[in-house]
Order: sequence, then C-alpha cells, then structure tokens
Amino acid sequence: MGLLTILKKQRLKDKEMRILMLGLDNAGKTTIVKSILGEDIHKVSPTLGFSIQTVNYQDTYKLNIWDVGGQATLRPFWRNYFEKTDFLIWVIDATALTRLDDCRTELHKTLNEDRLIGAGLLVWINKLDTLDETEIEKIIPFVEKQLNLEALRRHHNLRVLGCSAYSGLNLQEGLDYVVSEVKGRLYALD
Ligand code: G3D
Ligand code: MG
Repeated sequence: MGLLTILKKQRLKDKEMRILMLGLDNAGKTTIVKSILGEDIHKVSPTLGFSIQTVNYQDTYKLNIWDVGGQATLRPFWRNYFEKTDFLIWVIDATALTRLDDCRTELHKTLNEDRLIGAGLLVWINKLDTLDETEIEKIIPFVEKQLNLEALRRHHNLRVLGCSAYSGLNLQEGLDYVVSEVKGRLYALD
C-alpha cells in the first residue's frame, strides 16, 4: 500500500475527506457550496484563487471542499490541488452547453494526472432550474456523450446528476454519493 493511500485511510479514520471541486468558470461551483452550507447564494463573486469550506455530513464526516477558480488563466494551477484528493466533483453549466468541448478537454486532462488515478467522480450538471422537463430529460445522455464519460468509467467510479444550487435539487444526493464512494473504495483497499 502506498504512502498516499495510508494517509488517505488515516484521514477516513479521522472522519475527514478531501474533495476537489472543479469545472469551468461560472458553472456555479461556489454557489453550490454556499447553498449546501445554507449561506446567502446571492452574494457570490468569481473565485480568484481557491477557498476551502467544511461541510459536516450527517454529523459524522467532515468534507473539506476545495473550491478552485475555473478561469482559463487559473487552470494551470489546478494541479497544485491534486495531491491527497479523495474525490473530484466536476460542475457543468447547463446553460453553457457550447462550452462542453472545452470542458471535455479539461476534464480528461485532469483525470489523466497520476495523482488523481482511481479518484471517484461526480459530474453535477448545474442550473437545471433554467430548463424545462423535456430539456432535463435529454441533458444527462447528451452530457455523457459530449464528455465521453464512458472512457472515464473504465478507471473511475462515476455518477452524473442534474442539480440546482438555487433550488437545492440533488445536492444532498450528490454528497451521499461522494461519501459512499470514498468509504467504499478506501475500505476496499484493506
Ligand atoms: P463558479 O464558482 O463555478 O465560477 P459561481 O460559479 O458560483 O460564481 O456562479 C456563477 C453564476 O451562476 C452566478 O450568477 C450564480 O448566481 C449563477 N448560478 C449558480 N448556480 C445556479 C443555479 O443553480 N441556477 C441558476 N439559474 N444560476 C446559478 P451571476 O449572475 O452572479 O454571475
Ligand atoms: Mg467560484
């Protein structure tokens, strides 16, 4: 067992998880974190560096969520945050589907990094409150295809969920997946 795995398992014993949240700028990453924390979601400004927020999950686990700015100029710095990451949350803007090409490139590049090998992945398609029912039905298969998620499934446990930071839709479901994936994977390494 590598040193990093031992460190990760120790953190799990301490009931902590390190979650990295990435995606293109404006996807709604910071708003999602604020919404989960019950903070005012209308007071969000672009993330210029990064911020770490701790979410208490069912009074058991502390999820340290690293929310890193997604502007093109900041993306080269993402790699500084990969070490010790237990799980990657990738946020997509359902109102900016023309950016999916850019998004696919960044997502695959990120998950190709050695330090993210085997990390679990949640793709949150945010801002579903702006879509009607027929659009919502189509968006998950569309994003799966455009982002070529099938290729990532070979090496990563992966879940795709539509969500809304505004309405709170599927935020809890997403966190449930994060915690169960990390626990399942790290315990399985015993
Ligand atoms: P980022 O951290 O990924 O860069 P932000 O994104 O959290 O800063 O959000 C970018 C913009 O998207 C913000 O609008 C924010 O209010 C909006 N947004 C975030 N989540 C949702 C959502 O669930 N639904 C809708 N409709 N909008 C959302 P402004 O206008 O402040 O730029
Ligand atoms: Mg932000």
